[in-house]
Amino acid sequence: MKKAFITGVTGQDGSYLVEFLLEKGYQVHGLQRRSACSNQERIFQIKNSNFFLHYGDLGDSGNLISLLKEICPDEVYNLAAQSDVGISWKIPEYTGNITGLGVLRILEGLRVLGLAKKTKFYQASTSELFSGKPGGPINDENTALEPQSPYGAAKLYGFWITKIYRQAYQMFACNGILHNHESPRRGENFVTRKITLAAAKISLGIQDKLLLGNLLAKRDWGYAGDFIEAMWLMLQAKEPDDFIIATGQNHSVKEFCEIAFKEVGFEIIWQGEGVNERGIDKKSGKVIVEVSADFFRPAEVECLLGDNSKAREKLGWAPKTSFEQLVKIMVQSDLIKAKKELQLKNFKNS
Ligand code: NAP
Ligand code: G4F
Repeated sequence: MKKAFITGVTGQDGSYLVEFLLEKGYQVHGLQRRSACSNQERIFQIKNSNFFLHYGDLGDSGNLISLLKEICPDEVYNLAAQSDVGISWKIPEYTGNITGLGVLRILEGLRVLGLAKKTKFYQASTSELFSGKPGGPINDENTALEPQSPYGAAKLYGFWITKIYRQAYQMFACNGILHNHESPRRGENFVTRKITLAAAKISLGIQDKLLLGNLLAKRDWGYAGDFIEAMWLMLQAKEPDDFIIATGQNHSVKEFCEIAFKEVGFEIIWQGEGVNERGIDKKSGKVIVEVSADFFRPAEVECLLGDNSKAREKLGWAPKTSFEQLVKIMVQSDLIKAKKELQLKNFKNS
């Protein structure tokens, strides 16, 4: 039985990857942070005697080394990170320490324990490595790396240190350069989930309007469930390598709003420009989307679009879920959540 160690197991991707690997017959070990409130919302449903949780933190080398020694994994998936780009501007040093140096702590742990040749390593790299200038290139594995945020800079360190350890110590270490991927398990601060949750709540009358930042930003949004498979495929390949994972199509934040609100019966008419732009429900004339400068970033990655040809050719990977299907899945899931919230509210008021 193969053993996998997943950091970031309580996050969106970690939770899907545990399910995927258990299904494949792995014994799965997950790194869980100590938290005052439960952080197990995405994994509490997993009841499997081959799944083990361990307390730890990417900031604690001693903890990581003792866990790697105890588990002696065949595969490590490093998914843990301070993963919020906007928040990385508020906590840049912490982001550098966890999202950047955290990668080194695991790689060094594997090296000093003599696991460099045994354990395969996957690094959760990102399209935030690219500048995303409008009219710029479609990102492939040779596109220039020019991050625009503390998060992107930390991930650039993680990307390079993974490559360096691969070359210097002949480790089977891979970077998955994943473009944005979403799901009903997406954190509520990320724009897609913020929109689908708001669309559900506004349609039920429990939220008034949605405040957003840059409506013109474009992302190559895929479904997290599809992208997880690519992580695993990278570690099953003959040679370690880096791969762009993307759908090959992008859409603006505005387009995402239009499709999400349509799913709950609203047709958005846009009026105004910049911070004065507003989305109005055609039928009622009510403002349902407004722009707030609070959600703009000091520097922005405007437009991301990935070329997945190498992954298609060498891994046999392709995305399965369309953009429209993704938005629909997320809105329908948030409608169930919002209806429960409404029932609870009505029960408390009765
Ligand atoms: P996520 O939902 O934010 O999950 C992040 C995970 O990291 C959570 O389990 C979190 O624990 C954990 N974590 C944070 N700080 C930690 C620390 N100091 N020590 C140990 N664990 C820590 O992120 P995701 O969307 O699943 O993304 C997974 C990885 O892929 C991240 O590295 C992200 O940067 C990268 N990535 C994501 C995307 C995307 O579109 N989703 C695209 C490219 C790359 P808590 O639950 O306790 O907070
Ligand atoms: O959903 P976002 O916060 O995701 P972002 O910044 O693209 O980062 C995500 O994807 C990366 C891969 O490219 C990952 F590496 C990273 O860990 C994370 O998962 O923002 C998407 C776009 C941005 O341009 C942002 O400025 O949406 C814009 N946006 C507009 N209004 C907003 C909002 N973003 C957020 N979070 N909240 C808003 O109100």
